[in-house]
Amino acid sequence: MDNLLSLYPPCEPFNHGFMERDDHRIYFEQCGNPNGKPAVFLHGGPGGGGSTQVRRFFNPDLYHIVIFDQRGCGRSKPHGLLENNTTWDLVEDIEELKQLLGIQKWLVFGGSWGSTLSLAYSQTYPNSVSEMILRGIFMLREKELRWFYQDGASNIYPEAWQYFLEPIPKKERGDLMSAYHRIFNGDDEEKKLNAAIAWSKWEGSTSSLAYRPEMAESFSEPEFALAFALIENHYFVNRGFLKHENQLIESGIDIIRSIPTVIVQGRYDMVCPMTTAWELSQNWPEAELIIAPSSGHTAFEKEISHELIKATNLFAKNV
Ligand code: STX
Repeated sequence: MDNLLSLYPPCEPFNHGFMERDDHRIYFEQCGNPNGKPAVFLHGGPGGGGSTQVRRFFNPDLYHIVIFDQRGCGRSKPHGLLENNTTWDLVEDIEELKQLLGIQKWLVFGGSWGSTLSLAYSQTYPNSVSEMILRGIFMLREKELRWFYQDGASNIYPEAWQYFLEPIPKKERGDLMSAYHRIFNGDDEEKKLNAAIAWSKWEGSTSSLAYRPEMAESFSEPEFALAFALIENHYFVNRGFLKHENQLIESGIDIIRSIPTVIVQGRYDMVCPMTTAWELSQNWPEAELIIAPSSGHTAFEKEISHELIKATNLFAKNV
């Protein structure tokens, strides 16, 4: 593809703050045009935190961009806190933040776990959502968790997988997610940190189609890795706190069917394989599915960024 759209120039928030809920202090920031079209960015993981780069998917002259760090991660405090930290707590945080900022409706933009949370939020508060842009669809179903944490992506990245296996004794490798859970909930802090780094590095090593060592390294940074691994593992062991595994992808679709939505999916996404995006789109033909033909998982794959920016530009016209 020629002439790919690239990220908007870096910009600084015009405001930031914390929202206090339960024992959590939730960091949020506002960028772009305060009178522009409201949009909220839902980051991945869960536990990944926002970054200064994600602002750049939106035209700052046209959008009022809101980014927040979900409970326990990024700049939110306390770091890594798992109490009162469920999908439904996050859904309430999003709605609360919207009201705090005096916003009626906003565009919801979420990739990976952010796509899961976007569906959970929109299916709870459909009238709060003007449009959605979803990427790298992840529904936390058994087969998706199994693919990434037990037997699937392991076949494509055997050398990175070896590193993921290392913290777990051989006899416990039949259920890696539970074995990691025991370490994360134990009291050996050194073991916990090493396991968190291994858990997190696995995802950093598999997120882009072409291996990017700097990505694997940044996911291995101890402070990031600890929140990322503990929070992801907590959500996944609890199967996303869903009533049943098809809640978001099947039974909830009727609630959001008429919300204009673009789904962007990398064909070679090894973290969230394309079959989930496909099944979602089969249940929801009104949403537009765009396949990036030579891309992996991350939003920063060139084709994927292009499609995401194309979608924000398109929806910017809806005022
Ligand atoms: N986790 C998928 C996910 O939501 C299984 C995700 N992958 N990478 C990220 O999130 C970050 C880039 C936000 C760390």
